[in-house]
Amino acid sequence: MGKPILGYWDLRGRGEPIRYLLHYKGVDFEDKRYPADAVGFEEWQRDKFSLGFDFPNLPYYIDGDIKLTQSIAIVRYLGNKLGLDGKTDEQKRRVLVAEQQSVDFRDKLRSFVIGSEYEKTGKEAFLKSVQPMFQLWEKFLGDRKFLAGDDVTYVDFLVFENLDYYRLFHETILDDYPSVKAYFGRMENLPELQEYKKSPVRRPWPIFGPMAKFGGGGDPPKHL
Ligand SMILES: N[C@@H](CCC(=O)N[C@@H](CS)C(=O)NCC(=O)O)C(=O)O
Repeated sequence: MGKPILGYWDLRGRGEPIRYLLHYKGVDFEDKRYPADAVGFEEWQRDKFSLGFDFPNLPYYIDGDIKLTQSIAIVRYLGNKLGLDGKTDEQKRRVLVAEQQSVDFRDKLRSFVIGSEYEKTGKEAFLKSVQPMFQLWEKFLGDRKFLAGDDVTYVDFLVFENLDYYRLFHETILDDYPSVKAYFGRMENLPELQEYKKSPVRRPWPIFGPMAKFGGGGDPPKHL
């Protein structure tokens, strides 16, 4: 049987936390990247309905007969398979809540940068509106090392990636939240993630698809 394949656009987006998780666990996988242009779109259209998915989409994960789409389903499946879904009942509960909260957290920024609010409301008002979410993450983390407790779980890769998007959007955003900031540093310094970040396959920018008014292309911020 060949290597598992993770298929996604050649950008971070919904695929990157899955890449982090696979690198963290040292899984030998094919990082299949479709260029986010007309050529990549054509290639994806050819694959979309021929690879045997129930709900064809990107990202996808293929491991032999196992064919999955839906980013959260993939990361949850892998978290479970690779033993990164919490060790105790309490950790498992924290993982599930953080998983869904990470979806809302990501959507908040993504819908702002792709929608008309970007011009209408402006950055300052948006930053104010996300403060309650950051305060809740701060409280949720408390003095824990990782979201579920002492051990890394799959939701750490989702939330770490989201925090990095917010940090890219506004460099000092984490400064008001000491637990979140320390947590971010802890995740950033995981040797397996450092290794992946140095590898030639990693593409740190863009973070969203080309339709995004921030993070969809162009020059990256200097604090990338
Ligand atoms: N809920 C899905 C959303 C997937 C999605 O919107 N994928 C986008 C990229 S982030 C895409 O371009 N899909 C390819 C397609 O629609 O053909 C997930 O979390 O995986």
